Amino acid sequence: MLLYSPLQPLNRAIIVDVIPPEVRKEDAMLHLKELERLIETYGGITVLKIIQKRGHPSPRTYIGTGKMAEISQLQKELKANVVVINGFVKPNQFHNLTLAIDCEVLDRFELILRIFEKHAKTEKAKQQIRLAYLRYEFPRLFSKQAGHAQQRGGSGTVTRGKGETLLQVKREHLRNQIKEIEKKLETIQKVSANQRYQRKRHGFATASLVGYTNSGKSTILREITNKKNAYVADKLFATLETKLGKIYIENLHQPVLLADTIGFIKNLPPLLFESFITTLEEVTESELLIHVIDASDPEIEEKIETVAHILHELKCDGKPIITVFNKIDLVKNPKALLKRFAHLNPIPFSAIEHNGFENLKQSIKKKLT
Ligand SMILES: Nc1nc2c(ncn2[C@@H]2O[C@H](COP(=O)(O)OP(=O)(O)OP(=O)(O)O)[C@@H](O)[C@H]2O)c(=O)[nH]1
Ligand SMILES: [Mg+2]
Repeated sequence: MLLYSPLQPLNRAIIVDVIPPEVRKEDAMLHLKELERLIETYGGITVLKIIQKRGHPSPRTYIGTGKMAEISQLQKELKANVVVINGFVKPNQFHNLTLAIDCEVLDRFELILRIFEKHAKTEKAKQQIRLAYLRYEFPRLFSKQAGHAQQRGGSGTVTRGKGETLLQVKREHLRNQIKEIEKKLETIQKVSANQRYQRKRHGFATASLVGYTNSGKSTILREITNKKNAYVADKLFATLETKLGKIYIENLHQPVLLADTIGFIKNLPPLLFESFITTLEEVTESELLIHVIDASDPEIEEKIETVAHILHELKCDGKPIITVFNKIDLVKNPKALLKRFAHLNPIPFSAIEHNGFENLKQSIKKKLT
């Protein structure tokens, strides 16, 4: 079931970022590349990037009012049908923005949520997204509705009263829906926990591929396990559900179950993170982590940090970890890069050119024995 109307594809986007005055515009532009990629993944193009320097976002409208008028004008001129804000917009700010700008306005959360929805294949992933959406919509819907109810009511308290009753009914309905999905997910979680227990009982060692979205995790799983059905794509968040593959390593008495899971991203909305915790359990429960890094990424350092931060939040930073520098085939000076990150002891790797597989297997064996 689609949460959103498919009638309005996000095909011409204006993206907006509010940054602190001390951040350089060129750096901010580089950061916006990721948002551009997210829009592309959703099937749209970016027609304009706007950066506003402010101490902090406006509490009423997120963007300053002058900038908002400028965007409204540009949106018409460029025939843009969506404005995407690279941040988390509060319900009242959303309300004010949508009154001033004559097209759809999304924040980073809603864009990522839509991509997740587009890519979700299993019932579990669909339920997780629905849960994130309902939790997100809960305060938002009421802010919008409350605003409309008051506008309609004007000075007449009768309409406002009716609006409030309707709100209470809706609130109750949403709360029930959230509870229902939480229950369904709990059942799914129990089944997964039992499966993990059975695997351990049958003597499998467990390892998980973790890393930033698009770093090549699914490609590695596909190539190392010959799992031809692993979904690989040059998209962000191509994988939303855990896939497992079995590998046998010479002189290692246990077969290793390797899990491919959802990619990480900077500023992962906490609600999405919470909703996907059952998927991430594969990571938290595994004995070994394989951190897959796109070695050709110009923002490599920041992405490594983001992954480390998320692993810390998942309380996984104490686990043994192997660092894989994937896509080394795209790096001009691999030696210099490996030297720069020598403290991580990375394995130079190319899933596409089949380089580094034996090193990785030996490293897994070492960590598991
Ligand atoms: N040049 C090069 N491209 C690669 C390599 N490994 C993966 N890719 C490409 O990188 C893109 C992303 O690969 P995926 O395996 O889907 O990445 P992922 O980490 O699973 O991504 P998410 O599921 O979105 O988190 C695809 O276009 C792959 O073909 C590599 O070693 N070299
Ligand atoms: Mg993947």
